Amino acid sequence: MEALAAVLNEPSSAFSLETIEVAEPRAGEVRVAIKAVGICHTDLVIGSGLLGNAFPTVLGHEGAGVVEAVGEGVSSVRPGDKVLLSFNSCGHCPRCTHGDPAYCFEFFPLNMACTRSDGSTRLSRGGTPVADNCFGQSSFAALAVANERNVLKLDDGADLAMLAPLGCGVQTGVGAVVRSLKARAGESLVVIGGGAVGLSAVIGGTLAGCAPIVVIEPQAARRDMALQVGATHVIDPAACGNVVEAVRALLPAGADLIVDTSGHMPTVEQTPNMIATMGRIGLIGVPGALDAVLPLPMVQWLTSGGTVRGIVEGDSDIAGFLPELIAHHAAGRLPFDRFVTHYPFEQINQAIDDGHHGRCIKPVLVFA
Ligand code: CXF
Ligand code: ZN
Repeated sequence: MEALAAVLNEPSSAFSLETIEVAEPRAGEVRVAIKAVGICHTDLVIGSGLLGNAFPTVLGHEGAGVVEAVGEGVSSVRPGDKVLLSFNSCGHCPRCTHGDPAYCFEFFPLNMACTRSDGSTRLSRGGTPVADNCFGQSSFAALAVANERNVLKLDDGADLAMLAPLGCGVQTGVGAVVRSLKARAGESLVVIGGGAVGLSAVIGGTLAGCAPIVVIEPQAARRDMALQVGATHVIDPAACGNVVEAVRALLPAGADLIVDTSGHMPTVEQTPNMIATMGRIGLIGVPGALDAVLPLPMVQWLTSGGTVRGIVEGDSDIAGFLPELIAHHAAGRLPFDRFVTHYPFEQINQAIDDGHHGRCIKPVLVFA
């Protein structure tokens, strides 16, 4: 099969709209006609080559579409089903069998290694392999080959263009608060970064009954959005002078929960000074340098009883958590649609540029 794809030929270059070949699904695989795909910051991180991935490549990991064909043994979806795509996992390691697929022992090869385990790719261009397998989907293309484990069957009436970002950004932010940090009603929450993941963490805070909910974000439009989706206070780190003092002015004992979505190390390094005793810090944002270090003041930290947790995909298990989020959205409790902007698929470069310049928060590409 042939499909239009946004190919990234070199690290951090513009995406190039090209026709690629898409292989038939093998055992356990599912070919999906992509109808919408969100752009996540991680696409740009992988697109920079920082993780050592190969080029040319097709990225994209918040796909939503309609099943076209299934490989041998696939039983949970069939052609014609609407599906949401999320991250991949092996299904048989101790983390997967315990219900923690975001910490699958094979997470990196199954989501970022750019080939199948036997070295073959699902995508090619003029017969030459194209690195694929971005989160087990590579959905910046009209056709994607995903896996039964990372597709979720949706109702026939599902709005694919709206639900697409649930597969990574939204589940990551909401899940970080409600699943990873297990927020309790009345706990205070500080969210660093007001992008799609940070705003989703704010919504997670509202679902859990957190109060106050404080967002640290330099862009005014994002601070405004944070207040619209449930933040009680916002801090402009460029204007407040000292972020720790600004947090302590609102929360003299420190925050019960802090979620970092920025990966901005000068701020992340200050989190141990913003936290209350027994506070929990959740780390989501990937720093610009992969060898970045978060120093912990040992005596202060051990006597405070604090926890620092790394978080992948909000501890989602896909089949259990995503339906919960869809139900919250349908009931109006998950208003992430307020920060979604739709673009035609062909405008992928414009959408990324708009994101960089603060003209949109969560771009979602829609196929004609
Ligand atoms: C990623 C960030 C890097 C580690 C795996 C999960 N988040 C998704 O965009
Ligand atoms: Zn993502």
